[in-house]
Amino acid sequence: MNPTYLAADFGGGSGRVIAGSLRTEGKGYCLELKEIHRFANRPVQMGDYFVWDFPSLYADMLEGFAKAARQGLDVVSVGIDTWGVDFGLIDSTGQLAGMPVCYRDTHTDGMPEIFAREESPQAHYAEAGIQVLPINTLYRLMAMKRADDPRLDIARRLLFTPDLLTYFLTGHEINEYTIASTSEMLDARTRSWNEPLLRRMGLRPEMMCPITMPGTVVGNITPRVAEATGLDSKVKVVAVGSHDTASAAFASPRNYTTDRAAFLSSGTWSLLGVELDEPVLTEEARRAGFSNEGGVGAKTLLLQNITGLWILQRLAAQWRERGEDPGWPALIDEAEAAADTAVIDVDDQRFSRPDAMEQTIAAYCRETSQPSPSTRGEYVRCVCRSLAERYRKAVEQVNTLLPRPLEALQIIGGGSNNRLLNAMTAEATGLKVFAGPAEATAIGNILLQAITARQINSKEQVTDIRQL
Ligand code: LFR
Repeated sequence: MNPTYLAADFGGGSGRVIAGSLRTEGKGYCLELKEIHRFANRPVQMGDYFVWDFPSLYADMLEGFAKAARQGLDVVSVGIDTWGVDFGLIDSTGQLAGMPVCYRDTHTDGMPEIFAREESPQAHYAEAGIQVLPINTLYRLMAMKRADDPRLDIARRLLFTPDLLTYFLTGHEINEYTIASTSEMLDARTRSWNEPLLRRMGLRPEMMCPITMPGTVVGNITPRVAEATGLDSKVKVVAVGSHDTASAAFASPRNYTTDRAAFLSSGTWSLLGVELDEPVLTEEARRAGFSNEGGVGAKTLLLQNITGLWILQRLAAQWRERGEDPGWPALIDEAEAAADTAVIDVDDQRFSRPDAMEQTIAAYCRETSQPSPSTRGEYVRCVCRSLAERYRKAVEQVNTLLPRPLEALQIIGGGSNNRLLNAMTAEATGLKVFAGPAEATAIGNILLQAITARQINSKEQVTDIRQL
């Protein structure tokens, strides 16, 4: 039977388990993908804190594995990727100490400003190379420290979301490189923990694990997991590019004949950037708001983190609650037929919260003396136009750091299905825009598992992708 790789891919709004296997086709391979299980990811406001429902996420992943086992697939390994920055703490009995807090929780507000008074932003960027965002792990830990959060005292290990899922599958504790790079606490050059920084923050460096590079076999699933899912106990857990952006960028196709191409990983967030061999830790990169995140193959992803489809997702959720959501295809039709109204700053903090989005946009328009959208189509058009404008700015900023300007943009992830946004992005940036694949993250996850299993030597051997 054909070896099958399972990708457990968790996004801010939903998760899925996707099975992938390779079939020889001509001189190369065709990657066949099949969605096995899809589930909602619903963070919950519990008292003062906005937390992930981690046990449900873990249970849904196991349910996906069980479905794969019931289908009789010959599963050889699984790989996990998730959103960035968030983590759980493991205590001395091996239990999760409290719910992992969601990056949209507000307790990190103001932390970057306090940090900047204690540490030189220039010197810190020259080490970490990460765009300062209040969601970053560094600021969550700072907020916990300042609140005297007792969980920090009992924590034996800090495991990022994919590391945490891996831990409960295998019993092994790791910090995978690409997800660790989103913390703002790594040294971008040495790709290891910045221990002096951790100590200055009053954190114990022993809480962190040595960094594991993507493409490493972590271990077998435990007998308990094998029993619960029906998977064979020889199934391996592979550390993939466990940050979803890293897996997506790894799967970004080379549709262009130029090397002057950027990727735009378009989902709840928009990550726009280029893949490089070394980090860019200059003052220009810091001022322009670039992150040097870890990529698969020890690459650096020089990118800007932009509020993405989240704003559209929240609008749709609001319309759904009122029974007025006609679905994405109809919404895009309405937006294409609508008139332009305002342009909003998508990165304004107020748009990052799960509050009523229509009202938030209308208030922003009033404050900036712009006409507010009034129909669904106008709202969607306004957000697409605003995102395209923000991408234009990001492209201009990437260009200031490159020897020669960009020529092409590959839009990957679910957002690549939004044809209005694709067209507006092409118009705003003046770049040649290519769209797809929508499942880039799962593809990148699976390709690295196939390479780790030595079924293929490089991703270039895969010349075709088919959804079953
Ligand atoms: C995208 C992403 C971004 C990260 C954001 C929050 O899904 O992983 O890269 O900044 O989620 O963690």
